[in-house]
Amino acid sequence: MMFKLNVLVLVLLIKVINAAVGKYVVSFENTNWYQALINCKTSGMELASIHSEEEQTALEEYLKKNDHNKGYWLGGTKEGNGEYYWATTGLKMVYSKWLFMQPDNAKFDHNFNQGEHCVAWGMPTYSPTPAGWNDLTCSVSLPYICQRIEYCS
Ligand SMILES: [Ca+2]
Repeated sequence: MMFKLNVLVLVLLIKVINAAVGKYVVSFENTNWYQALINCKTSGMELASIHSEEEQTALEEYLKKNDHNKGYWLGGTKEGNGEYYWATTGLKMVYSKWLFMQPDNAKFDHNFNQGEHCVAWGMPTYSPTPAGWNDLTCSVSLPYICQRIEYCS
């Protein structure tokens, strides 16, 4: 019950902020990748995806301007064949901005050696400099970036 109420308050906050600001909204709390996908959707937005250098730069500038300097979930995830795609659009990931040595599908004892299948902006330890992406275990709790849905006219 408490969890549901928190999600409801969060969704309401994102809706209010979405009406007042531009393309991106960064969450106030941490959650796993799946819940991040749901929370953005429930707010009438979508978990952020990046399709070009221009979008990468725009998001980087937004994060820097607003002092967001952690790791954040993006909408990218991996199919069974190891190919990355954007869960929000179903499109294969063409443009990418992986950090050095990423994606490494790292397997640790603490993730039960399951590897890393979800895409985050930066790493909590040294994001956003350098700005780039990392693959992480989807159950890791991170803040996330929702973006306004842009419809074709
Ligand atoms: Ca990684």
